[in-house]
Amino acid sequence: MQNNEISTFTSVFEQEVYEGLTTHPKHLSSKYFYDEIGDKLFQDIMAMPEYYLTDCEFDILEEHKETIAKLFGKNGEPFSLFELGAGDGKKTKVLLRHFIQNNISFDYRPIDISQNALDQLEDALNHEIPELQINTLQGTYFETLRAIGDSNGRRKVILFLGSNIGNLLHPQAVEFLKNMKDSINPDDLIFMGFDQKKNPQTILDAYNDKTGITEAFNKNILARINKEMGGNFILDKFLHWEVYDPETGTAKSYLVSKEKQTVSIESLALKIRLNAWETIHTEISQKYDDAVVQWLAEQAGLKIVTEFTDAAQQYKNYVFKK
Ligand code: AVI
Repeated sequence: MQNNEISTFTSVFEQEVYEGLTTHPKHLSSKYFYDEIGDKLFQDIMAMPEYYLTDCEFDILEEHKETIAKLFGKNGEPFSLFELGAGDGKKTKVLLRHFIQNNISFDYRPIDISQNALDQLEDALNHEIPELQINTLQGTYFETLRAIGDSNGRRKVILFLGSNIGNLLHPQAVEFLKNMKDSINPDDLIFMGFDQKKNPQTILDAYNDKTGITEAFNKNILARINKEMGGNFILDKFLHWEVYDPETGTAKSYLVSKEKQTVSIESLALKIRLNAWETIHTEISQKYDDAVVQWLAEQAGLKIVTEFTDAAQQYKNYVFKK
């Protein structure tokens, strides 16, 4: 499609699907895994025993909640706790409950792209922790980081849990951290989860469970193209394939075409030809060590204040300031 035809795309999703499937090697962005079905599959992934990340971070928050409370509520000053990509808030509730029980003065501002997810979270929290002051913010990370920057008054603490940063390539991660830095003042803090390099088999198992939940999650991007753009992908004609490079710490997810096939996408007026064993790259899940996190922080102009880890050092939460 020529530049003058780009206006025929009705969404960025359509445009990115077009671009990703007409270049070589083919790729699609993992941000499009998430619709109502994808959200539910990700909840199921977080509950799988193989997906150690959730339990590790939960344990870190549980184990260190007192120290974290002192850090966030410095000198008893009130603060606003922002959370990017709040989801169902399962891990955050550990902190929220502790802060409320200890009369720490704060309000909670969960941010998510999905208003539906925010409404559910707000209802659950109103029920479970009625004393909590909660103000939801709907929008993309970029829009809401700007809103965070504008909100004057209280000190800010920004949570970004789940090693969500790992879905970004390093240059994008630096850009994202720079945006975060620009949205905070010198007294504010950023608290972020970074999954650590570990036994490669543990990582492969976490991203390739035998029950096939991760496979369904990966293939949901094709299911969405079928539903939303009139595609005719046959999901069984693709393998979910995971690789992990222990040198770079990068886990990559692919969809691999099991046979030579042609797929059409009606609303893009597009026919895609795939050779047998041709790949569509869909996700990266970066694993880190201290040196890489230090490097990312330096590139973005942030300083590491402290870090917390679980007993087996599988996962870390770092605290940054500018
Ligand atoms: C959301 N994100 C941090 C998850 C991850 O670990 O990369 C998404 C995921 N992909 C497969 N399993 C979980």
